[in-house]
This record gives sequence, C-alpha cells and structure tokens, in this order.
Amino acid sequence: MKKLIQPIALAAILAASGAVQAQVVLKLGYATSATSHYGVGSTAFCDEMEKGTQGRYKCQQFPSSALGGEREQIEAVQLGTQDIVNTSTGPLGNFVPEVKIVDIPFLFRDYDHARKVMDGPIGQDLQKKMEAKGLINLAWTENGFRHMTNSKRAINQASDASGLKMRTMENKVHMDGYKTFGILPTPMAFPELFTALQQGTVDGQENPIPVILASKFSQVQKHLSLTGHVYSPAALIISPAVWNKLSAADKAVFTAAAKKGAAAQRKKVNDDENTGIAQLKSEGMLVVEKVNGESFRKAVAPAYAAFAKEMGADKIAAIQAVK
Ligand code: EAX
Repeated sequence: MKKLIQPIALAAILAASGAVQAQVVLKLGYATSATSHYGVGSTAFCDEMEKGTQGRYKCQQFPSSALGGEREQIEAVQLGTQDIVNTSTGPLGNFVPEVKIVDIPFLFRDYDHARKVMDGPIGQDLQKKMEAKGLINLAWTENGFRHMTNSKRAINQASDASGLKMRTMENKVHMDGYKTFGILPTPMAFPELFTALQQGTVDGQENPIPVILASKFSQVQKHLSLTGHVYSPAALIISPAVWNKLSAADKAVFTAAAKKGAAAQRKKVNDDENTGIAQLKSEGMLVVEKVNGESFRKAVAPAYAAFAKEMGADKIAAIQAVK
C-alpha cells in the first residue's frame, strides 16, 4: 500500500504549492500537409519543446492551411489569436519590410549559402526587426529553392516562360522579379492554388519540390522546370502573447527546440530534393532538369537596380559576399 500512497501524496503537495501547472496547448499552423517538410519540422520542434518543459507546454498542429493562408496566419500570430506559425517569407515582407531582401531572385547561390546567411548575423538582424513588429521568430526554418511548373510547355529558358500566367505568392519582390522573365504574375493565397491550377485560372505556379510533392501538383501540372529562381526561407514564429509569459528557462527551451525543428525541416527539404524529381516523373510530369539559368539571371539583372534602391546595395552585397 505504501508504494501507492506516496505518489498521490506527492502530487497533492505539489498541487497545493502551485508547482503543478495546467498544460498549455499551443496552436501551430502551416500551409502544407502533416507529412511535408513543414510537418516534419514542426513535429521535431513540438516534441522537443514538450519534453524540455516536462509536458507543461504542448502543440496542437493545424496542417494543410486549416487556419488559413500564410498572410492570415502571420496576422493572427501578431494579434495573439494563433500561437505559432511555420510559414514561408512569402507575405512576411508586408509586415516587416526589411525581410523583403531575402526574396530577391537569384540572390542565393545554393542551400549552403542560404542557410549560412539565415543562421548568421544577417538572419539574426532580421529576427530582431521581426520582434519589433510583434513577430517572435524562434528560428529560420525552410521552404526551399522554388521551381516553375505549368500546363502549357517546357521551360528551358526565360523566353519560354514569357506570356505564362503564373500564380505567385503575395510578394512584390517576386512579382517584380518574375515580370522580367515575361511572366504574368497573379498573386494568390496558397489554399486557393490547387483549384486555380485545376480550373486553368492560371497556367502555372512556382514552389519548392517538397511543396509540389506534398500538394500533389503533378495531378494538375504537366511541366516542371528546375529553375531554382529564388530561395524561399521560412520561419517558426511565436506570438508575443505567449512568448512574453514564458520564464527565461522556458524561452531557452523553446529556442533550442526551434533549432532542432529547423534542422529537421531542412533535412526533409534535402531528402525531397534528392528523391522527389524521380517521384514526380513517375507521376507523369515532364521535367527539364538542365535549365538555361543564365537566361533568367540576365533577364532579372536590370531589376536589381530597383531592389538596391529599395533595400540597399550594400545590404544585397553583404548577402552575396557570404561564403
Ligand atoms: O510555404 O504560398 C506558397 O507558395 C508557399 O510556398 C507555400 O504556402 C509553403
């Protein structure tokens, strides 16, 4: 009997002393499915955070845009009606203008370059700018390099993209950049995209391989071109309404958990990049793997003058200089 009584007595003492807290359930949302890179990253974060707080905090995940488009979710996190969002930077520049710089086409050379910039002083400075706007970015996660799909024709070079009506994110930097390719950009929230492709409202779209896979775009798009025309960072953002109530120790737990989440999300992006092309081919897509990247870079070069004017030539150069 003694053995049974002891834990109960201990619980009673802890409860009386206020040491036992009710469990806080945090609502975390993202655009794609639970098995996608966003789901993998979010789950790694949640598991670690729950463990590190001895279960005082846990997540309830809302995949597949269940809480709305990314712009709506960022807004809700800022307001405190949603606790956490794992989102691309697509609509983020509308809240924090300084972040727009990372959405410039052909700014990052490859994944190593992008991740080094986002995790280094430049990325950390952007996190501070976000904090000032009521968006606590726990870690830069990742969406991936974006590639074009469409239902009309193979894109081998920029001139092939010219005249195509393509859905873009609600992101002016992307839209200005893509116009130089001759694309007719049509901004649209992600949850509307599949139907728009299916009904032919737009000819195409552009997204990283993990998104194309998870969203089954092979069902509604014939052509995929590995244009890699822009890097799409993502962020794990928590509401100040939650953050400001955390103890310093819990903040450290959340931050460390977010780092693990980001690492898991990036690994899933790598894995999808490695195996996804073959899968998309087997699902019937025609893939142009060797795109004339120079034709796209040449087209967008004149737009860099406007980007430099808005975002600072020195700031762009500083990103390019990271080795
Ligand atoms: O963040 O809107 C988009 O195209 C994003 O890449 C997608 O929602 C994942």
